[in-house]
Amino acid sequence: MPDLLQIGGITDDMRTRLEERFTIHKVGDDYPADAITHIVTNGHDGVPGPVLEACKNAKVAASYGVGYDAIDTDACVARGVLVTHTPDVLNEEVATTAIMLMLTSYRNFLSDEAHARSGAWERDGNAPLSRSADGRRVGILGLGRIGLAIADKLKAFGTDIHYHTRSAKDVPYTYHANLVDMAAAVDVIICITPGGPATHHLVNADVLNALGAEGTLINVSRGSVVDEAALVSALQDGRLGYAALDVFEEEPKIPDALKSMSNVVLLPHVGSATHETRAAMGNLVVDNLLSHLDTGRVVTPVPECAHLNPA
Ligand code: A2R
Repeated sequence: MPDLLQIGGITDDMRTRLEERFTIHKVGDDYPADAITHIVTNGHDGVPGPVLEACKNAKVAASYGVGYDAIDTDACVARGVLVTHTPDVLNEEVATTAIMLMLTSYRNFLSDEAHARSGAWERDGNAPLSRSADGRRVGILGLGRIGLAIADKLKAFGTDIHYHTRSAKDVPYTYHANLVDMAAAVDVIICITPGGPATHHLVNADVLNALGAEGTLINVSRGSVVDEAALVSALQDGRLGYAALDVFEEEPKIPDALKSMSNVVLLPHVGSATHETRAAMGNLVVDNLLSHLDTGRVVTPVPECAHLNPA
C-alpha cells in the first residue's frame, strides 16, 4: 500500500477509509520520507517546509479546510505536489456562524443568558435593552462561496447588503472598490476573504475608524486579515463599538484585553465545527486522496495547483 503522512489530527471516519488504502505515518514519529506519496494535513498546520523537502516523492497534499494560507503553494507547485482543500461543503456552516456572531453581538444574548442563569432576573429585574439586528447595513469583505452564503442568510433580516472584493461581481448588492469607503457606509463588516499576504491586515485602523463608534466588526475568515493590535486599541478608545470574532492572529491565544471587554464576542475558531460539516469536509479530503490513487486526478485542487491536475 502507498505511504501517507499525517500532519495534525484526522477523524476516526477519515482514518477508517484511509487505512483501507494507505499505510499511515504520523509526522512526529519516524517516517520513511522517501516513500511518502500522499500527505494529509489541515489549514492550521499546513505542510512545514522541512517536511515538504524531505518528502521528495510526495504527489498530493490534501488539506482539511477551505483556507490553505498555511501551505506554501508555490513551493508545492515547484515540486509537483498537488494541494487540495475542501471548498463549498462548509459554506452554510461558516455563514451560520457569521450570522450567529452578528445576532449575539446585537442582541446581547451572552449577558442576557448570564442574567437568566445567575438569578439576576429575580433579584435585580429585567436585563438591559439590546440593539436590533434587523434592517442593518452589512458590508461583506470577500464575496466568494461563503460570502454569498452569508448574504443569502442576511436577507432574512432585511439587511442592506454591501461588499468589497478586488473586482465587482454580478450580484444585486452595493459594490465598494475601496474598503474604507465601505466601512463608512455600513453598520457591520463581516470578514470572509482568504488569509495570506494579499489580505494581511486589510482591516486596519483606518477601516476600523471608518466603521465607527456604533460599528461592529465580525471576523470568520483568518486572524491575519485584521490588525488585532489596532482592533484592541479602537475598541479601548471607543472608536469602534463592537467586535465578534471566531479567528485570531496567534491562535489559540486571544489577547487578554479582548477577553475583558463586554462589547466583544469571542469564539475558539468553530466556524465549520459541527459533526455534519466536519464529516463532509473529512469525506472530501479522503475523496481527493483516493481519487488520486484511482485516477491520477484530484477532486478539489486549490486554484494555484489546478494546472497540475490531469485533464
Ligand atoms: O477579490 P476577488 O474579486 O478575487 O474576491 C475574493 C475575495 N478576496 C479579496 N477581497 C478583497 N481584497 C483581497 N485582497 C481579496 N482576496 C480575495 O475573497 C472572493 O470574493 C473572496 C474569496 O472567496 P472564495 O475563494 O470563494 O473563498 P471561500 O470559499 O468563500 O472561503 C473564504 C475563506 C477561506 O479562505 C478561509 O480562510 C475562511 O474563508 O474559512
